[in-house]
Amino acid sequence: MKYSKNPITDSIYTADPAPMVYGDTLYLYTTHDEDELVNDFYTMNDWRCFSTKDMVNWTDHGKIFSLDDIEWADARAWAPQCIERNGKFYLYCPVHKKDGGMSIAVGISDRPTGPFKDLGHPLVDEPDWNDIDPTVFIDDDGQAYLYFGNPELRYVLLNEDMISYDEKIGVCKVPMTEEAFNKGSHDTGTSYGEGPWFYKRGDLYYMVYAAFAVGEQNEHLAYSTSKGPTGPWKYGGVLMATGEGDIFTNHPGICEFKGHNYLFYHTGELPGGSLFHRSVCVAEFNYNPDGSIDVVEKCSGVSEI
Ligand code: FUB
Repeated sequence: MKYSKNPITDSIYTADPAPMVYGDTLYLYTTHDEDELVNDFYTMNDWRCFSTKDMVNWTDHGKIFSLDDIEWADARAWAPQCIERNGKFYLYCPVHKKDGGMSIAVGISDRPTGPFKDLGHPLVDEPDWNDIDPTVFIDDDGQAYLYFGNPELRYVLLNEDMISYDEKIGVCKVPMTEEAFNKGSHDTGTSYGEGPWFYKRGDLYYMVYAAFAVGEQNEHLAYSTSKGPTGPWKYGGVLMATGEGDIFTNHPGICEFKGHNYLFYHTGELPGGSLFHRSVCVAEFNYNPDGSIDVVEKCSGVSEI
């Protein structure tokens, strides 16, 4: 039995994993932490894609979308997610606008590996800094949801075209309650921090996210569940704990692939690793019969499938 190694690549620093299963292939979209920092802060200019058919052998597709492709953006190529609809691929990406503030861009391509072409304007652009870390899901009835946000979890109902949303309903704010996201130390008083990952398994909707426990500086991963796509959310528990030597952020991406469940996350474990030099890893996990998930341990890799 072959065994993969974590991190998934050691040729560059990668973060913010977003898996997408399409056909017999798992595509993994990531951000890219540049080696050289500007202003001692996240220095991130492009998005990357890797793919595998067996979880051990990965193909590096390189840069598939970048700030150079988005005329109105100038920095912060942050956590993306990709989805397919009607044969087109949509890559939702937070970026910093040239005229200030964060917003969500959309790259469009005929192929999962790009190149992606910018929509030409922000999809979600509110007058605050909450518009980061989009997560997208198309429900069984065809309604697509785009959740996002730090420090608040918000969502829009995407139209069938995937590049606009129901403006009559507008941007909806999820009630940030302790029942939904547990007590924590982020700005809302709950543990919800950022990096939401929205999906459905059976009849249960999951929201997995980076979270701040009371008194903790570094993010752990946690999850909440709901019987409907827009809540109410119920806190489920810690999914991945913080540990010795951890960095400030973590970021979840979950998928089922060929009968196995995977949690992608990031650490600072490559040589030279730091909060601004992260690396994407993967762990396999199982659901309990009631849909709950036990804490997933950071690990050294997964088995070939
Ligand atoms: O990678 C930049 C930002 O850090 C992401 O948008 C957050 O989720 C956190 O990982």
